Formats: sequence, C-alpha cells, structure tokens
Amino acid sequence: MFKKILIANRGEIALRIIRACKELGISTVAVYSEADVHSLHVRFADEAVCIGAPPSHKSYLNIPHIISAAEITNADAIHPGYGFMAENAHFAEICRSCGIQFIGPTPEVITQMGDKAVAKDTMRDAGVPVIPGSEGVVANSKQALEIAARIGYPVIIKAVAGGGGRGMRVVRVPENLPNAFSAATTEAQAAFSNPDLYLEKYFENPRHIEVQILGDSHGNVIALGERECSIQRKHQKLIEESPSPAVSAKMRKEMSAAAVKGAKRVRYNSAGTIEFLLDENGKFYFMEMNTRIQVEHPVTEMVFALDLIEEQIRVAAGGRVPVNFKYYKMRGHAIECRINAEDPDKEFRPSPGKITSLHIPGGLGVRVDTHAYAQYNIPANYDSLIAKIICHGGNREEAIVRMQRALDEFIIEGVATTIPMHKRILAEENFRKGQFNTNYIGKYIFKNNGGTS
Ligand code: MV4
Repeated sequence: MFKKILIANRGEIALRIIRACKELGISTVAVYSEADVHSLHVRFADEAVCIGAPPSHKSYLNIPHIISAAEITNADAIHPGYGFMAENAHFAEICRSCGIQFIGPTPEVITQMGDKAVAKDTMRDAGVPVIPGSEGVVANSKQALEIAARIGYPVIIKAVAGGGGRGMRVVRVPENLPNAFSAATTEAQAAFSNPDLYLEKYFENPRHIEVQILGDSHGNVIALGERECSIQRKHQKLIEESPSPAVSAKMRKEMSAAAVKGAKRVRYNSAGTIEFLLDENGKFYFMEMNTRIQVEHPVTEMVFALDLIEEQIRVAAGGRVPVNFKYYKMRGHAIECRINAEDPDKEFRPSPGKITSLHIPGGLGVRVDTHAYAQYNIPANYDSLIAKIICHGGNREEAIVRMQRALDEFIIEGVATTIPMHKRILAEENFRKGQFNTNYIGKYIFKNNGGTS
C-alpha cells in the first residue's frame, strides 16, 4: 500500500480523499493555491504545499508545480479527484515517468476513452450497444449527409474531443447539416484544438443513466449498479440517485453486463463510469466513458455500503476488487443534491463571498460532504459546488422525505445557494413519480427551451 498520497485537488473532494487516506493509514499531502490558504483540505492533510496563484492554470492545472510538490514531500502516489488533472493523459504519463502512481487508469486508456469516437468504436467492437451513428470521425459534410440519411433525422453532431455536452449541435433537416457541420468544426477546433466530429441519432427525451464500475490490475471488473442523472441544467447535474426509478432488475443486469464487458475490453483498472442514454422504448445505448471518480459517487457508496475512494486507492496499489463482491446487495435508495453557491433566481450566477453563518444538517441517513465552514470565504476562481447532501432511505420516497427535512435544516447565510431550487424539485409531482428525462428542469422547473441549452 502507498505510504503517502498527494491530493491534486481542492474543495469537498480533496477532503473526501483525505478522509479515505486517514482510514487506510496513509499520510496525505494537500496542495493549494493562494486563494485556498484557509481551506479545510490544507488544515486536515498531514502536510500542505502552496502551488501557485489563484487562477487554476497557475496552480491546480500547473503540472510542474504539482509534480514538484510530490517530489519534495516524497509522495508515492497522486489522487487527482475529479476535474483538473483527473482525465489528463499527459499528466498521468508524467506521473508514470517520475515513478509516482497516478490513482486512475493508464494514460493509454484515458486517451482512448477521451476520444469519444474511438470510445464508441471500441465499445461497439466489444459488443456493447452504442448510439446509432457514424463509425469513427466524419470526414466532411457530404459524408455527414449520407450517414444522417441512413440513420434518420434528427441527428446530433458532437466533437470527438468534447464530452459532457460541450460542442454539440442538433440538426433536424438535411438543409441545415452543411452549415451546422462547418460551424461545429470551427467551434471544436477553437475549444479543443481538435476539429474532429462524429454523428449520432438524436434522442429527444432520453434519460441519462450511468453504471459505476471498478476494475483492478488482475483483469477483474465489477459493476456497482446505476445512477440516474437526468436532473440537470445546461449539462450540470443537480440531483443524482441510485437505483434509477427507470431501471428494472432485468435491465440492471443487462446494463451491468454491458458495462463490465466494455471495461474489460480496455483492461480498465480503476474506478470509472459508463454513461448510457435510455430511450423512450426502454433501450439503452453507450454514450461515453468517464475515466475518473465522479462528483456523484456517494449515492453508489450509500446503497452498496462501500467506500469507492478506498477501493480506488487499493486497486491503484495493485490490490484486487472485493473478492466477495457477489454477496454485495444494493440496499434501499440514495439521493444526492448538489448545493452550489449560485443564485437560481439570477440565471444561476455564481455567488462567491463569505459564508456568514452555517448550520449543516445531520441525523439518521443524512451525509453531507462539504468543505464549507462558518466564516469561510468562497473564492470566485473555481467551481461553485459547496456541499453535497446525500440521503439514504429504505426506499425512494423515504430518501426524498429525508432529503426534504435535511434541506430544511441546512442554513447557509451570506451567499445565495441552490437550496430553494432543490426544495421545489423535490416537491414537484413528476419528480416524485420518477417520471422525468433530461429535459425535466426546463419543462417543469424553469420553463425555458427544454433545459438543453
Ligand atoms: C445526446 C442526446 C440525445 N441524443 N446524444 C449531453 C451531454 C453529453 N454527454 C451528451 N448529451 C446528450 N447527448 C444523442 N445521440 C442528449 C444529450 C443531452 C443530455 C444527456 C445527458 C444528460 C443531460 C442532457 C441534456 C441535454 C442533452
């Protein structure tokens, strides 16, 4: 096992990783920017190294600074958390060449799954159902027209280097395809320094369902059920839950088998997520793979009563996935609400600044992952996630009611938060019935164009 892990991240996930390390008896090194001097990850780690100025590219995205911090503290592994370095193959490669274990998959697998067209081709080859569309990159708009004619309209153009909703264009009639194709090419080049595009059948009202997987370096891969992530706005997830109200035991078995088959094909040896779209006919299709631990991993932890970060660290050190996994069962239901320092009444404008008073909910079945404390100053330089409330209950209704009472207990003064929005969603009847898809927020909560933009 590792002796010392450097955590190349900040905020709640840095704390989450420090907690797992403490329980495993591993020493921790925090890195922090000048904006995070007074943050809890600095306080709770055994050592801390300042790695630069507040802007991310000068600190949390600065590879030489992070590697230097690992070298001077003699860390034998780096945990990237999510965001920042988590899916940076170049960073993983540098860790390898410095003899530091990157806690995540190999640089080769990050690269392979980071190209969304290669990822789809790989999964199709492995026998995983994928969203109908192009094989590989689409060369030009003439080829795009041919493929679209074959799969039928509407279609969606996506950037191979995109993912998570960036650089997508829906095309409903062939007349619009050539212009959309050239605009998407220009955009992809500007955003990702890679103009390559691929094409898919566009599903109007899909649910976003993802399967958590865990692989080790001995060729074992397990699936830990699914998470329903359809409640999102502008490609930012707001609420996640497990199990999904749309997934039957039979579908879970099929999705899990598909996810394991796909992960085994690439010899996946860490924690990861296989994202599926579920269409209105109840068919699921591979969309993307995320090669990191995700923000919403706690809902899976709560229904499986297992520590995913600990398991991720164990497999990175050469350990195996739990050998008795077949005896694990999903128990009850877990829901997560992401609390952001944003004003839902002002277009979700970030609301940084000082938290003047804070009361964190608790009690049976309530978990709060946060780096916030009273008098904490939320910097404007980073993501506005300030807390995740995860509620577990015997069934979905119990978990929802528990979340409502936890939200009522949560007092955050000094900054605007998304708590009022969560209260509205949890009280809304379609949400209560589990009847929703990725257009839900735009349709029932903010009544705009459908929540897709
Ligand atoms: C789609 C789609 C419909 N059809 N692909 C958005 C995030 C990115 N990972 C892919 N996304 C979508 N891809 C096809 N072929 C609809 C979306 C989509 C979406 C997906 C998951 C969660 C929320 C979403 C919101 C709008 C659009």
